[in-house]
Amino acid sequence: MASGDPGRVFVFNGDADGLIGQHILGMELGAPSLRVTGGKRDIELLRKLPPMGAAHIHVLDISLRRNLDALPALLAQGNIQVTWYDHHDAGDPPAHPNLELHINQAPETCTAVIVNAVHGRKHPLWAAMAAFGDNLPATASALASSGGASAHEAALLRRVGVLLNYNAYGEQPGDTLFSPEDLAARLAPFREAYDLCWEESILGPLAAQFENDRERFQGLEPLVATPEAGAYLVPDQPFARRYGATWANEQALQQPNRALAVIHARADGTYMVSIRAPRKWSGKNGAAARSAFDLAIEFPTGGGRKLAAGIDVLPGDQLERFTERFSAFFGG
Ligand SMILES: [Mn+2]
Repeated sequence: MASGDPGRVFVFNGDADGLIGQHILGMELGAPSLRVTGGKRDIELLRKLPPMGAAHIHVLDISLRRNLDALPALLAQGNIQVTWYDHHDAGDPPAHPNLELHINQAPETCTAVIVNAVHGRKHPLWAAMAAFGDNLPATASALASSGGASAHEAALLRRVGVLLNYNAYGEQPGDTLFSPEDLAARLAPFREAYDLCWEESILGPLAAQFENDRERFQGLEPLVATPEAGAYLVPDQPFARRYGATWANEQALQQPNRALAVIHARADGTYMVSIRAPRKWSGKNGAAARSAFDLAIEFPTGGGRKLAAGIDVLPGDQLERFTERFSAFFGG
């Protein structure tokens, strides 16, 4: 960063709507002088910022609440402006003249959609790609239509959104094909969303790996399999870390009445659990829709949202308790 020249910094989650959100912002404001990003679960990204002078930091698609410890010091510098675009829990943000918030937690929106709306709705096709990737097909289809996309073109945008999102999932170096930094830099030259849809140097390898991972998931035996609920234990292997969330998204769309749990085994004997509540609740026995969050917080490291929640660390000896509770909770 040249001295006296305020830097433009993008801090963003490496999933589809984070990646595309910062891409839209780059088209609107110009390229950033620095990008700081990470995989899907790298949320506390403000901590990763190097010391800096005057700058405008644009933060996208990471929870403000999870960055509350690092934010006040940045604002206290006085020469740093922070603009935040997000759809996650913001906690209790400080009121500060240098902090501008664009946060919308409505379930049908995501960060790239918010960025597009704040900047004049000029990039509906990019926003559609992001929303498809974030598993918001209704929002995505509406945006694609508003951008003049045919059904075939919408399917192209969907494929790319899903593949970009898939690339953000991995826990260890080597799990994913592209680092989010690399992917953001490769996206930067593309002005037209459709041009990216034909970029085989990015999509070819992603699609091949995606198909392989998908086949391995289709061969899994469920731990719980009822009409109301399915639970799957997946091994501590790269394919499972990469594809687990994509698979959960697919199942949620294909079987909207069914709850899903994907239980990731870890090398240390614990499990990481992700829980999806049914998107459509049959209302059997007059029961109200049950929240994945309510089940998750029965366990000490549980948390999340109504439709999608998780347990960060389920002790090895709690697996049976979890599957029993999961079956009973969503079983009707
Ligand atoms: Mn996101």
